[in-house]
Amino acid sequence: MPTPKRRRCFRGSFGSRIDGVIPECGGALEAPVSSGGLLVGDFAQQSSSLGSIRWLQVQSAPDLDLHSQLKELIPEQQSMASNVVVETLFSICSLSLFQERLKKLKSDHGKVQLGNITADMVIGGMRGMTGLLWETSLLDPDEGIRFRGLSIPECQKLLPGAKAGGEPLPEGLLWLLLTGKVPNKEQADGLSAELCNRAKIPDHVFKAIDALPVAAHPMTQFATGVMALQVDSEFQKAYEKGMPKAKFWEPTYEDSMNLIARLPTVASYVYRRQISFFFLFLSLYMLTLLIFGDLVAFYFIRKKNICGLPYVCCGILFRIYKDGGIIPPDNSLDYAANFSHMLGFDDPKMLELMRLYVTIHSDHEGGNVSAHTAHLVGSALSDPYLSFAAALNGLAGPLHGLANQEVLLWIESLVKEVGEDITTDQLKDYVWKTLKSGKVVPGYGHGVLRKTDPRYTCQREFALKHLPDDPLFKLVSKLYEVVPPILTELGKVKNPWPNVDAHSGVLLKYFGLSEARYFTVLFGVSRSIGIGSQLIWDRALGLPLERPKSVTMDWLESYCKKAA
Ligand code: NMX
Ligand code: MLT
Repeated sequence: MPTPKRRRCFRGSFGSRIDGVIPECGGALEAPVSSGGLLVGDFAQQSSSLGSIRWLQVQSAPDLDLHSQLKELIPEQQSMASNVVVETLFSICSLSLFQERLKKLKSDHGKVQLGNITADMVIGGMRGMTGLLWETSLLDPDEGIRFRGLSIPECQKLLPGAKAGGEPLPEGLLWLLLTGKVPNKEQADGLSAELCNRAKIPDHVFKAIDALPVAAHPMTQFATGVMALQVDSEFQKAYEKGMPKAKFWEPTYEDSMNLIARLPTVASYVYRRQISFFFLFLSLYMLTLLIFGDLVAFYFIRKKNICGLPYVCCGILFRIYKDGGIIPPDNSLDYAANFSHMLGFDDPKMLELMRLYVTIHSDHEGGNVSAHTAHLVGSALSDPYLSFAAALNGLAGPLHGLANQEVLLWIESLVKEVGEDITTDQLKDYVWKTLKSGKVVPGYGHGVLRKTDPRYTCQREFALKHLPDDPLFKLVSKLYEVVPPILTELGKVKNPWPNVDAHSGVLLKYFGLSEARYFTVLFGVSRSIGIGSQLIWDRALGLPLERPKSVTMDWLESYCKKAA
């Protein structure tokens, strides 16, 4: 049956319609689209430097909320399927087009080789081995991440912002990852409101976190909070009731959306709790000074007749740490802004930074440690809370998400050692000293990327716009000149360029969020958007249990000898 052709178009960030033009793609294209279904959108076909084809659907049913979009999307694809190639097969089958596409891919091309698995790959952390299906994003070694086909600059241009020309709203990205469509501002705002409504945290979650010492690493506290949230899993309840496999995606959707919605409150509780403790500690110290007037400091204070000083100090600290207490959400704000507000930061520039931060850290295809962990654990039909808590534990490793903490601590120790006014030679010495002590240079290198991470570049652009004279930003810029040649000289580093973590810390510190140990929690909140979206699609596609084959060293040696 011939399919109708329609001119494809983009709906821009602020409701504008950009016909026939796709950034970095050039020239108008035409693509076949289905004529049936409520959500039939126009398709945009993009070419990439990889020569792969990406499809981007443009939102064409603006009145539907995200859940309705998804609910419609799956049956719609069924009807699309019945329009094309294997009509009879699909008409007797009740699965979605995506499931059918997958089935067809498997049956038609299941034996196509995607490359050779070498012994190096087995020993070397499966680097370069294509082994996972991940729909929401794709990473190119040279040009970086694309979310459903859109690069970071394209997302900045096309996704709705809080204000015209502002940074993208993470809600818009969530919509894009889930549906493959660019939402308009109204839809992103509707999603903000939905996430606010879902952000109710049972009291036991805070109690579970409170059971940990305040000095416990913030990632440990955060993962504990996520595990405590699991008690409310809709997936687990539905599974216990015997829900059929075709329905798995629906409670997974509920859990993922609830999880994404609730994380900022849990994460800010972890942050404010530490500050509260610090505040409490200082208040007690001041009180001790007052009671035990024989302490030296207090003796001097009394001599000078300024007994009220400790109270003044308390007042100042009270202001600095905004009373050290928990800040309730402001539901008039968008997701990232509300998160920043609950952390205690309301500067409009910081809100913009949080929107950018949460957007760019959300997803990085499927093979990174956190995403892969969630995918693996989820494949056992563990619910999204269990899967995401596992992911967080991977993110907490210094070679992965903890690198953002390591970068700021490393830079701070450099400044402590040499001062802010540092020469290029001193910087080189410091980098070599780090390497010679057997440590890695945090924030540099990558398992897949082979050029500067575009997430680094967009943070650098943010800094150039908002804090060009900040001394630590200048230091980060200087490191960009000094580190890559040294890592190249080392001879073994495959990618000497900076990754996302090389930049985030100095931006956060500039706006007052200076507790480096907390940084990975921010990364974690953001990563829930990519992981949650993919988990929904994992269940919608009915992906199987992940279970690769492992071998022993004996096995590998004897196999390689025979093969030689
Ligand atoms: N500093 C020092 N040595 C490095 C670095 C670096 N930044 N990057 C790679 N190497 C070393 C690496 O340790 C390995 O050494 P050896 O053979 O002695 O074990 C060698 O170079 C080859 O490694 P690669 O193949 O280039 O990198 P790989 O894919 O194994 O690891 C990282 C990727 C990201 C783990 C690695 O580049 C690294 O440790 N970077 C610093 C930590 C970091 O910034 N992590 C954050 C990554 C992004 N994220 O958010 O997750
Ligand atoms: C990530 O964002 O997950 C990191 O860049 C690590 C990776 O992609 O391997």
